[in-house]
Amino acid sequence: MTYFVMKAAMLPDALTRRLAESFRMADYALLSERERQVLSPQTRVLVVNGESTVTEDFIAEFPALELIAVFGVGYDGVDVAAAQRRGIRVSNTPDVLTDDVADMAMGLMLATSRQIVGAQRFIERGGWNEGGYPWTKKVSGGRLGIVGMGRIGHAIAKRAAAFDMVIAYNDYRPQPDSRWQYYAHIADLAAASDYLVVCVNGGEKTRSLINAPIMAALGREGILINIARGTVVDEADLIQALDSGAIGGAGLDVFSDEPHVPAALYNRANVVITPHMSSATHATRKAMSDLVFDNVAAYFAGRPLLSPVAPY
Ligand code: 8YV
Repeated sequence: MTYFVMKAAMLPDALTRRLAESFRMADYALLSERERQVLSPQTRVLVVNGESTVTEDFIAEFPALELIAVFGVGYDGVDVAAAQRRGIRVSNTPDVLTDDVADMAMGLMLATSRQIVGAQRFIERGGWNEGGYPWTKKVSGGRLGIVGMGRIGHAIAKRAAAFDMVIAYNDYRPQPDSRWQYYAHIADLAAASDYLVVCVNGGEKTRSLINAPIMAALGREGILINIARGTVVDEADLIQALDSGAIGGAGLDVFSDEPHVPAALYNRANVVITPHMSSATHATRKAMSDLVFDNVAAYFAGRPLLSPVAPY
C-alpha cells in the first residue's frame, strides 16, 4: 500500500526529511498544476502548520484525504467541520509547546513593563551618557488577567504565582480546578488587571474579542500581552489605544496579517513585538515535529491518533 503525504505549509526541515524517508511525499507549493492534478487524488494525509488556512475548497482538492496533521496547537485555520463532514481526522500538537508559550508570555510581560528593549535602544543611541533610563512599571505583585484558562493559561498562572501576582481569568465558564477569581466578562477582568494576557483560540468566535472597550477598561497603566492569535486583538483599536494613551503598553508575538506588522507598532518604548516565535525553541520544535510524525505514523499503522482534535 502506498501512503501519500502532502506537505502544504512550512515545516522544520528535519520533519520534512523524516516524513519523506518514511512515506511518499510531495510539497504542494513546489508542484506544477499538472503534478497537483496527479498527486492530490493520492493524498491521504495533509501536513499543515498553525498558521495554515485549510478551507473546505482546499480540502475538496484531496478526494482521498483521511487526516490533516497540524504542526501547532492552534488549528483555527482548518475548517474542522468541513473535514468532519468528509470523515477526515484532524490532529494537532498540544502540551509539548505549553511551557515555551507561557515562558514567552512572561518574557513579553517583563520586557514590556520594564521596557527592556527600549532600555537597550537607549544605551545603543548613547542615552546613558546623558542620564539614567526613566523608571518603569513593577511586575511582581501586579494583577494579572488571563483571557482563556486552558493549558497555556494555566501554565502562565503557575509562573505568575511565583511572581506573587494576583491572578484572575475569563473563560466560557469557571474552570473546576481553578482557585483564581473568575470574571464572566472580559471588560470586568480587564478593569481589575494591570496585565491582560490573551491565551484563547483564534477563529471567528474570538475575532476582535479584545477591542477598544476592553482596552479602555484595562486603562492607561494597563499592559496587553498577546501570544494567541493576532485576530483576537483588534489591531486598529490597539494602535489607536496606544496613540491616545488609553493603554500603557503591549507585548505582541502574533499579528492579524503575519508576517506584516503595522509600522505603527514599531519603535515605541512601551511596545515589544516578536515574530510569532513563542514555540520556536530547538527542544519544542523537535517535540512538535515528533508529535506530528507520530500522529501520521500511528494513523497509517491503524493505531489511535496521539493528539486528535476531531473527532475528540
Ligand atoms: C505555529 C502556533 O504553529 O502552535 C501554534 O498554534 O501558532 C505555532 O506554534 C508554528 O509557528 C508553526 O508554524
